[in-house]
Amino acid sequence: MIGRKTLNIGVVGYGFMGRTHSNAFLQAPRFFDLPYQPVLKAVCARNSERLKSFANTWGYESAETDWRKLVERADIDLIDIASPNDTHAEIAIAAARAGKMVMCEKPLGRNAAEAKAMTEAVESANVANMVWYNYRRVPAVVLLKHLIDDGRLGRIFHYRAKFLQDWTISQDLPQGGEGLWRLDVSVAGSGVTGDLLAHTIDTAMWLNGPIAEVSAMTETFVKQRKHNLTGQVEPVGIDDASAFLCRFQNGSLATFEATRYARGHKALYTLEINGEHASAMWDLHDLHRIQFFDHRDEGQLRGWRSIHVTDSDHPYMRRWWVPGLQIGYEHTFIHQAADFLEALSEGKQAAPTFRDGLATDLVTDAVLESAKTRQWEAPCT
Ligand code: SOE
Repeated sequence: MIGRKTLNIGVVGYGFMGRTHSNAFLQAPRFFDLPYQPVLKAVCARNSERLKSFANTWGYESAETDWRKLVERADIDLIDIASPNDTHAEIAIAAARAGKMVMCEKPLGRNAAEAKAMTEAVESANVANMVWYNYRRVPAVVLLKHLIDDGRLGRIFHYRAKFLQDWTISQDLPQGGEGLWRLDVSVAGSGVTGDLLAHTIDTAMWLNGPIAEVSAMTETFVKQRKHNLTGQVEPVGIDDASAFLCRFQNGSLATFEATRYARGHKALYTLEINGEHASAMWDLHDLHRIQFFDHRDEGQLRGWRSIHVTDSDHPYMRRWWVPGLQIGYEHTFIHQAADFLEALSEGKQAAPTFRDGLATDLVTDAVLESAKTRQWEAPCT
């Protein structure tokens, strides 16, 4: 703590993401030399019993059951939104208006209209902002970004990404309520398009630039599910699977696919990029490696290399253990918190900003629109 300015954080939400974010704020200053010491000042959620236990587990100084109170508190510098998607816009806009910095779990809005209002709010209040697209902070993915930016792949021809899960296959699974709000379209905004494809789109645009147009299809395999809040069987409004073809502005062609109906796959996010000189592949289930093929290698020795991204000169890795020892999923959030705080001290904005989150929501909107119209659609600007 000595010599560091404190930054008081108010986190909204105590689910899966409330845990990843809390952990990130706690660990970031322990492993990175940061100018700020994040303080877990308050956590906010509706169920006061569970809230107390969450606050104790993570060492929060206080707890609130109304996010409006949290946003009004003078002792809070930053509001971090880790609650379901339907709460993002209202909280972020109120927080920005109250002059707080805002961090928000992905996707930024349930749709681009919400994301646009949120982006305008943080920009007109001139407050630091960030969206938690954590896979940008996997060391292997950052290494891939460096290789692309250094021109090692040359002109890019193809990009391919998939995010496959299987947890909603049972038709007995209800929709709505805690834990299952991702299946309720009024809360989530969309299904796998906003939840999973959004990750692949964020990484893709970061690595390969803006997307020019998309042609998509979506499917809802289970059309009705019991709703946990009403007890009634109700139509399912989310997309269970979503796939699209696209053209990037740099002329490369791409395919993207996300589903929660790929039996056996729990969180298989894979990406591949093919350039004139080299290709690279990454796989979330083997997240500390990239596979790299360079056609310019000496002919007889040419082949796919499996690079174990754990050396001290690899992105972020000198902050962790010793060369060769791996880190994992939670570290991507720690890196993101550290980058945010470092940029803050330099008066800079760490990416992905809300404007970057809006760019992703514009693409997911175009994907959903194209699936409806059966036409190519360009993300609106
Ligand atoms: C859905 O199951 C989910 O938890 C997403 O909401 C996360 O963003 C993704 O990283 C893992 O899968």
